[in-house]
Amino acid sequence: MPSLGSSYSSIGKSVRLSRILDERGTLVFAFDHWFEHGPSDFSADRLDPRTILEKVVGAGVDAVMLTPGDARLFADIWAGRTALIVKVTGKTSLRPERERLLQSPIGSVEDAVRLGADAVAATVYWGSPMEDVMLERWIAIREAAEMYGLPVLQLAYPRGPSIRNRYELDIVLYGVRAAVQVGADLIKTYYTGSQASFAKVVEAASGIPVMMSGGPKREKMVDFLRDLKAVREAGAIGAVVGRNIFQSRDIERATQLCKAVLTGRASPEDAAEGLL
Ligand code: FBP
Repeated sequence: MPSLGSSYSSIGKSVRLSRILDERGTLVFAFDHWFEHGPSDFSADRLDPRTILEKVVGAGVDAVMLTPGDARLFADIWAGRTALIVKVTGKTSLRPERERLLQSPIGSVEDAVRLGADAVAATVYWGSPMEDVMLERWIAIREAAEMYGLPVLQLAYPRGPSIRNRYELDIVLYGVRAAVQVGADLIKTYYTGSQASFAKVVEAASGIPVMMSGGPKREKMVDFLRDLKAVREAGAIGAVVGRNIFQSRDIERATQLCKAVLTGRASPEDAAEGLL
């Protein structure tokens, strides 16, 4: 029987993924923090998202992950300069604590297509009492994205009343394996604290590219850069970084350092010299 080759959708996904992923080490800038955390993440001298995004894109990232509204507002900054991932779920920190274990729709796959996105992103809190609702939404997002050949990045975050330590290897492994099982094309998850343990996380993803989630700003930049080196050596494709870039004293330099370490062009120690 003659082979019909790959489907239109799988070709579209791999073309779009290749616009995001740099096999030498991928750096994605996450910038949904105004929505997720509000002003607490921003010092008074850097409340303006446009200025921050200008600096990061100018310094060179492989993609930016934005909410739909920001993607529209700041298209003059990212379009034609870097890939776009539109995050279509979110939660504000204004909600009552318990309800922060649910991400709500903040846009659609069609919005992402209209905006010219290369991928969509959605969070699943594995272990949340609202896991069922999040999974229904995830499946709807994944199915719609499949129609357009759009890859879906899952922020696979173990989080819920029965999870004592969300960075524990078995917990992260579980979330990553679950993300693979529900069809994620790209996975962003917590760093488990060592290269050896993160290698197991990458292995659990069975070939689906894994990216480290940046996390809260580290006191010393060199420590964050060491984590980036470790996750690359563990086999991760790269990292999705927010606060460790935009809360740095020198945003452009922090962006360049992250990229240099991820691609092996600089050691964490050399890269961090003179910074922070
Ligand atoms: P950071 O690198 O700043 O951790 O950004 C990654 C990210 O997943 C963002 O996309 C998101 O806004 C935030 O972390 C989620 O933070 P929290 O863990 O507090 O929900």
